[in-house]
Amino acid sequence: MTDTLATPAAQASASTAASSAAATVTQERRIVTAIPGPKSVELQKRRLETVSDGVSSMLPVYIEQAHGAILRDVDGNQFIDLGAGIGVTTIGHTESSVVDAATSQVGQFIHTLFTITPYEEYIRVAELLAEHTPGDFKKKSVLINSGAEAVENGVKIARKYTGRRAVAVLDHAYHGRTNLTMAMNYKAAPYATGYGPLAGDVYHAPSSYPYHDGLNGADAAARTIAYLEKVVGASDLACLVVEPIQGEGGFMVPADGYLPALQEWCTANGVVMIADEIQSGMARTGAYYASEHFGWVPDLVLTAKGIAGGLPLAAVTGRAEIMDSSQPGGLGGTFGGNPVACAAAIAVFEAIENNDLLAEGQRIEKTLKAGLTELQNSTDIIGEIRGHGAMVAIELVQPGTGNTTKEPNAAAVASISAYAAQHGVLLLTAGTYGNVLRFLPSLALTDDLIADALSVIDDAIRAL
Ligand code: PLZ
Repeated sequence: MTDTLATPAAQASASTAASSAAATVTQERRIVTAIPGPKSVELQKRRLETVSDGVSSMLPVYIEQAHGAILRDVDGNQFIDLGAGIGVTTIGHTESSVVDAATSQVGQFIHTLFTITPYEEYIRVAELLAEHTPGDFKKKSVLINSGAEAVENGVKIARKYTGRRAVAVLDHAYHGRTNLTMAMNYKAAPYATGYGPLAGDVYHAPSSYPYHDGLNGADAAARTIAYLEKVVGASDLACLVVEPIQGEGGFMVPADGYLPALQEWCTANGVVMIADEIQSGMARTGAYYASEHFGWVPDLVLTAKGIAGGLPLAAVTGRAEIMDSSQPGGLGGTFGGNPVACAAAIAVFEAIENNDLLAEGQRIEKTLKAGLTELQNSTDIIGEIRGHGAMVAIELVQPGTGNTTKEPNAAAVASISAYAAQHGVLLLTAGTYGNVLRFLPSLALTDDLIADALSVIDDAIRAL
């Protein structure tokens, strides 16, 4: 058995390594071995013996340290991280204020369970969420552990408040991997295949996807509403759950006016409208919440991923009268609002303010879109560039079909991301048809690193 971390010396060296990531991980791309390197190959062999085949990894390079926008693997290779753990380390890997806050909280107490004996850090996070989520009304929160758990709780709360059963989502949505959320996803494979029976009373309404449907916001909303009225009936509908910018679906930005029109219909019909801001929230898009770009003020907002700098924490925040409709004891969970995660979250909110990180998101959007537009002009496979802040994607189409049939080009996406990985750029894919490359970096990504990453992607397109 390999148990190297059991010896005190090894433990000491592990903790030195952790504390020195900021010092050792330079903000540059560097490839020094084949990818994956020999130590990663060894770890991959061990992993295949003990980790379920149901858990896959996009790129089997094993990470030893990370700082800012760079991941460093066990073989000493450094990758420009354009994924941030799918939008989690938004303020940067091992950001010093988060490291300090979490470390200091670990030395105070690590767990009590807020529903047994509470603590201030949970309250502070709820105050910060009330302050920074959209809407000027009294808001309350519940803290939980993961995005899917936030979706589950949002639906629970909406059902309790309305006394209604049905849940509606949009085409191309992604909401999680639990039993209820599997039924809320657009794509069955790989998320739900073979895992049924799925939860009932979940309805998939048409969305707004301007590049493909060509509809303005009013017409797209009318189509969504007509579906809800016909297929579900407003009087049975508890909630409509919507990602303001769809994440796994491919960063679809809805047409102007679409989201406020849906909110207006929901309000008029007693339906709770829930923003799934799990991927798009917490300073990801140059605003605290992506809903703000569309003038949408949701009833409930779901936050997860970026809120605690990489520690597991999630929240449902919204109108106090909806949040308070649950009976005492109806909401909770052992680890929900863990004090270490809460301390980290408070540091994240402070870093967003103190380091003007909303402006960093806007900077990244400007630099990325300018570079991607140049790429688009030099090739005929980039159909659309879309997104806000550090949440930008390109949809790849068959050569020359960008203005006509817009046929998906998943093969190009797969080749470009594989080429990029070999050259030290970690690039996530997405899209219902697998034909979207997404840029979801941390806000620590400099303009120089963006230029470097784009030059690799340029080479990758030429190598197709
Ligand atoms: N809602 C909008 O993006 C998580 C999925 C990773 P959890 N997206 C990344 C994977 O393959 O499991 C996500 C999201 C939106 C909900 C979720 C679910 O969040 O924290 O993964 O449960």
